[in-house]
Amino acid sequence: MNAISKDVSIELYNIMMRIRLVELKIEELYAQDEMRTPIHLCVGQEAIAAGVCANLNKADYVFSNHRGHGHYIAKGGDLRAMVAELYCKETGCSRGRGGSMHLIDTSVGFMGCSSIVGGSIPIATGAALNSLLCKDGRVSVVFFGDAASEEGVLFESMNFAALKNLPIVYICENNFYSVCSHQTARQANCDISMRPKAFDISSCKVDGSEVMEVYAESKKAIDKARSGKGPSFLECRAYRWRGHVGPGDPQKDSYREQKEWVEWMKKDPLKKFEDSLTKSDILDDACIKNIRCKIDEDISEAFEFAKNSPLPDRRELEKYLYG
Ligand SMILES: Cc1ncc(C[n+]2csc(CCOP(=O)(O)OP(=O)(O)O)c2C)c(N)n1
Ligand SMILES: [Mg+2]
Repeated sequence: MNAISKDVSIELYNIMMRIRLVELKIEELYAQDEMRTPIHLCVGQEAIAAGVCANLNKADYVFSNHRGHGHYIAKGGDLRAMVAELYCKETGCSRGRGGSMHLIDTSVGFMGCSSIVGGSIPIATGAALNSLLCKDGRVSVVFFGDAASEEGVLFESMNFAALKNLPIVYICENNFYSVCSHQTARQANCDISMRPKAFDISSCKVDGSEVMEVYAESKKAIDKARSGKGPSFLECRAYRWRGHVGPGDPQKDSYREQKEWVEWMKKDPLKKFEDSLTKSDILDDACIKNIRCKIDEDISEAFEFAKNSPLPDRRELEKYLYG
């Protein structure tokens, strides 16, 4: 069917399904009001995280933003620690102090998220400079949204990355919205992939609902960075199915046309990939059932762990406060 091996295809499917099912479980249980953190769900954007991270080594770095659950999962972050963080428990990956927008698991190179739009971009660029100077062979990848592409810090970072030939890949997840404001109401020129060219950074537009395309294009960019040929930029277009924050019913969003939403629903990245793998006899119903079953078990276990974990000790309220 294509140049990607059967094993990689199944792994990509597995990761996308894992992200989807985790997000849906968070959404389902959020109403219980035990997760005291805002949540930004990435349902509909799973193929981007899965496709990019499948090309990375464990030691490579990933930096993320406020919509980071999928990136964390795709880089291999510990699921129990992530869910416990949503419940603000001591066993959470930020010891319950950070919540959904402060996921981190440095043991697998997931170096953290930022709730400041564009905030991770210069940090990732600095990490790439460190890799260059230390010759550690790592590649840094930073995920950010279309709104972050409007921040001056992206331009400063890209200039620096190009100047120093840094091993970094900038991944813009263009879901066309910044909260409830459409890209066309904010950007004089909506071709985000054009901007890196001003710094001689190679860039391309990718259909972010097609995991194979994301995988193939990010592979080129990551291989290029690893071989010392400098930074690249991918604009991956996909749709966020849920509201900007919280579980949210997308159909009730007053700022989105029903027609637009319906069109994107037809491009469900997981369903499209599942159909293509079934057609090519890589997956069948039994395999799909097995994959789902295993993920469901992991999710139940993670939520049980989180719910049964202790809250941070009140006496440690001021611990880990800096500044
Ligand atoms: C510097 C800064 N400005 C504004 C905000 C408020 N804010 C939080 S998320 C968000 C929209 C981000 O949109 P985008 O980068 O496209 O990511 P998406 O939410 O679409 O995934 C805004 C404006 C912020 N957190 N930080
Ligand atoms: Mg956006």
